[in-house]
Amino acid sequence: MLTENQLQEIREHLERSQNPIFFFDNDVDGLTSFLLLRRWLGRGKGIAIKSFPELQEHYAKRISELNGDYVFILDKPVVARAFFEETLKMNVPVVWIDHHDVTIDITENVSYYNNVPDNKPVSYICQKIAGRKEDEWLALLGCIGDSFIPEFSSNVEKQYPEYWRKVKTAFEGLYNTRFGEIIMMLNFGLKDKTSNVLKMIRLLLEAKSPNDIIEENSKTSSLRKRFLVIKKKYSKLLEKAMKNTSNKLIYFQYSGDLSLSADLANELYYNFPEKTIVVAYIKGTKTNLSLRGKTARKLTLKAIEGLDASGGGHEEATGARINSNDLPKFIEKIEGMIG
Ligand SMILES: [Mn+2]
Repeated sequence: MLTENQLQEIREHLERSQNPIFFFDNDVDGLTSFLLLRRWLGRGKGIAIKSFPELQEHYAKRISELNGDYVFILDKPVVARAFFEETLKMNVPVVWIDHHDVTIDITENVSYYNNVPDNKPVSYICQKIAGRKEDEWLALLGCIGDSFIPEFSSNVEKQYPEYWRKVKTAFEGLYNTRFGEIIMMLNFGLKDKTSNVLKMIRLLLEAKSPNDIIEENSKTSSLRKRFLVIKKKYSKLLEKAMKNTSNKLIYFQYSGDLSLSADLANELYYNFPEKTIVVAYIKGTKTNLSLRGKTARKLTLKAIEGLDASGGGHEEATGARINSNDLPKFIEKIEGMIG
């Protein structure tokens, strides 16, 4: 975990900013990390990073467009060197908070904070920075979304027993509680068009409790509609993927307009914790992969060796991006390694 001194340094960065721009990873850990800091500070703008695997240079334009004077990057493992060079030219300080095990290439205006090898989610770190007890439920959403049960989950259980209960694993919380349903709702909401993402962020910035997200009213209706549409697509894909699960490797590929690989891979892994999971989302010449398994990280790094590809992540959960032509070679390598 970051030290109290480091947490205090980050608080001071936040307090010095007049109009901070928060770039956050496009998942529930990234989203809630932003919300926790923004709710504490009371100012700043949030942008979900859609580029994968790295935060790309073109996002630097957003800083001047939005008149930002400080940049915070949350939960994104890789950032293009050119992005930092742009911020250096603009003379804008950058604070980067992450929990992935990666090597970095930064410019002198960047303060980098990483809690590796402890690896607790960035939403956990942000809850420690902001320290608002009334936001623990929000921090819990981010932590469970990133497979971690924080110690304050018992407080949330007392406050919201209809949403959360004691669970043995984070996955159980994700697939068997109402909070799990909200996490999926937010995850799918992030895949919506920008105007709806902004609408969702406004809702979440004001929400005083999970009721404010779940309750059916005019503020929540677009989020709910989106959830129901994607949930249907998702369930169909999952059902297909579950048909072929006899081997040590569960491999599933799909295409279409919506990437749901990480969610599919997680639920497959929850159902088959002893197996290796590979989910491939083929989009034209590029394929995004989500891997799960006890040795996912090792497998991923070995499988992309020698390919024109990028990838990485956590011990048991990784992502990679390869050329679609290389997909058979990639799978063959994985199969070779797990026997
Ligand atoms: Mn994360």
